[in-house]
Amino acid sequence: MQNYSFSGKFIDKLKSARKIVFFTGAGISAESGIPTFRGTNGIWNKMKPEELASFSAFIKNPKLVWDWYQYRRDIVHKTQPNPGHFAIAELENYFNQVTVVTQNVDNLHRRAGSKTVYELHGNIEKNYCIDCRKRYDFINFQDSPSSPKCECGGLIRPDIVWFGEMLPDDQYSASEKTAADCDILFSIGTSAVVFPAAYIPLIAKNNRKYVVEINLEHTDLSYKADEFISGKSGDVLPQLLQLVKELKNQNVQN
Ligand code: BV8
Ligand code: ZN
Repeated sequence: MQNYSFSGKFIDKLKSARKIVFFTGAGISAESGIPTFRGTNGIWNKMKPEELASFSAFIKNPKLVWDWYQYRRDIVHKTQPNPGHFAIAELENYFNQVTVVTQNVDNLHRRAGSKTVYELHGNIEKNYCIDCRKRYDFINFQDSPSSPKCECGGLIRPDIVWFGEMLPDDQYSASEKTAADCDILFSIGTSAVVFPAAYIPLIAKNNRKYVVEINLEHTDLSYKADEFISGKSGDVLPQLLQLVKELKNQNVQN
């Protein structure tokens, strides 16, 4: 594993920071074995988003869309949070406020122990009836010839934000607020192309907050970020945690 060296300016920011935001995307879960969306091996390279991740696709063929989410749910159930998720959760012990704003639907931040998690695109473990809105969260649906139905007869859909749908207002407005009010925002493992989620790091930047990007490759955000750290989040984040521990130790000794 590569040893990352962090810039002096970044270390100074870390020393005085009290409020941290982690804005995450599919890349942080890649090392858990969950495929990303874009890029060579990405989901959208093999399938068309509008044929699977839209309300019209669901109404046209509920079983196809339901089975696709069931397939992804099965992958999520077989995976575990990785050192990147765990490092973020542990960093809560070293700052006054740590908030995770995630585009991921895989629930891995919560499983790793992060306490404040805003889910901008929903959660694959949750479902609801499109007619009466009754909730069907954390239920293992049995496979059947049709997609599951509510007791009212309505179709049950995954609680995922599909293309063309509004993001959950409470999660998005809380994310905007925390991004505008943080000391450092980390943008991790996201191509930062899906809006309005991709406004979150830009809101931090526009409010003159320190923005650090961790990714394998450059994105549209890179030239606006204060730091770009090239690497796997599962390698970089545990080293960041180690650095923070050392800085806090030095503080105690001085
Ligand atoms: C809406 C389905 C309003 C769920 C998803 C403004 C400008 C342009 C377009 C728009 C705009 N505003 C709205 C739009 C339209 C659209 C949009 O943004 N389109 C883009 C793509 C052009 N947005 C919407 O439709 C949104 N709704 O705007 O509503 C409205 C509504 C009604 C009427 C009027 C207005 C809704 C967006 C919902 C998105 N849902 N998918 C599912 O099945 O999961 S998006 C999909 O992309 C995922 O959900 C994911 O959360 C999201 C973001 O992707 P990333 O997480 O960034 O993943 P990606 O694969 O792209 O990148 C991975 C990155 O990780 C890479 O950079 C890679 O290098 C890196 N990486 C890989 N491994 C590692 C790593 N980095 C570090 N370590 C590693 N190990
Ligand atoms: Zn119902």
